[in-house]
Amino acid sequence: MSGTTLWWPTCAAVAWLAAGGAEGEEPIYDEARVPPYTLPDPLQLANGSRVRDAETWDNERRPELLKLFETHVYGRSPAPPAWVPFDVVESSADALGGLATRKQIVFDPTGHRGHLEVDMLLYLPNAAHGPVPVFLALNFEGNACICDDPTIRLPRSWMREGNGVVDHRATEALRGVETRHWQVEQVLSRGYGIATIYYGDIDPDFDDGFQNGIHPFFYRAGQTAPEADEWGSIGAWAYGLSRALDVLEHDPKVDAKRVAVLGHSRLGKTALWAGAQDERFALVISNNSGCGGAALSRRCFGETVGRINRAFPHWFCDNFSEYNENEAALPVDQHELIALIAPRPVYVASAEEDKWADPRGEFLAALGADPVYRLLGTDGLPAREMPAVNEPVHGTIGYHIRSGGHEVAPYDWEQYLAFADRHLQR
Ligand code: GTR
Repeated sequence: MSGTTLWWPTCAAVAWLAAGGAEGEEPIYDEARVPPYTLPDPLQLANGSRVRDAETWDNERRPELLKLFETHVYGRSPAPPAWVPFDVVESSADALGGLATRKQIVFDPTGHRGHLEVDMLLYLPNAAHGPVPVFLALNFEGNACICDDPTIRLPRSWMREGNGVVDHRATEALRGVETRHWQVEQVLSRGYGIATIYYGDIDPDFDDGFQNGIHPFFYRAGQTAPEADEWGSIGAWAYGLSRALDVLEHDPKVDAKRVAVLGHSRLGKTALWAGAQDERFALVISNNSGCGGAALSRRCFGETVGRINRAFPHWFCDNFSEYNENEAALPVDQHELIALIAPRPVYVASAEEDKWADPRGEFLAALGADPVYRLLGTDGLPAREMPAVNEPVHGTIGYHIRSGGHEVAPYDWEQYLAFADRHLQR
């Protein structure tokens, strides 16, 4: 998880210039300038009838909403392969001073050995008796960035430098640079495993017309790019998370029915989309995911659909750009993405200074998912008003806005562990 204060202001500025600044439109950072809007009702079917029971939600409304997000926002992903080939290429029962067992696993998310090599790093707590719940998250800078462990393999694929700049070198200097954002020792001490994959192993994060990464392996004969309703990079990263779960299901020390998927920022958008599609994820965490993640698109606060599509044309499916400066026409809004995770626990976290991601819009989306969570028999989000800074609310939907900026802070981890203790620990 990145969002180090070093590159965040730069990338926000780049996104602003590329997306709206050049057109002379200032982003909205003032509640008084938020346009009036009406949210689509998650419990109303396209044919106008109301969802009144869990059965109608499961069999009719949920599939309908999923299809709308596929067609208009993230694009459809390929069906899962019959088998995900994997090899444990390195392991040690004495990692991190004896705290953990480390496994480094290479798998191929396309289902065909030799197409794409994805490295997964897995730590499991040695103190555990029996299979453990695991946090699974993509990382921005290679598996070696999450903690200080010289044995972790460095990425061999595309590496980011800043936002979207292509650079092929992964260096020793990346080791441990994101320790603050991961809190690996604390997670392990609390009885959880932690698994991570470098997102660039699945699809490099720049607009190359989908010539590298996972997409080309799924092109039909003669196809050279995804169709307008087919997956972009967020869809690809989410697909990679599901394939990682396929692999984790084969580890007897992992309780694959208790895997929490989490992500920060663009990878928070990804975690939500992965959790919405793949009901095996037992818990979903969105950290500062913002536009195209937990934030309502119709508020147009901070980053907007138009700005994000112009700055990052590869993240969503091409159809999504039809809603640039046209959010009211969207057949869905992001509260319905959160609702697709129901009744499984979901956590939405904002940061006070992260206005670009629209903290209030993230809260309102969590609240907008609440009727679905309640229909399905949970306590939903136990708040009607946005809570004060650093006053978390934990129901089956969790929410907090913490002080500080765009990052995964130790405070966020404290909340995620407490939330996971409540929902995943026996
Ligand atoms: C920004 C982008 C955001 C967010 C962020 C990140 O440039 O505008 O939507 O995803 O990047 O991923 O850190």
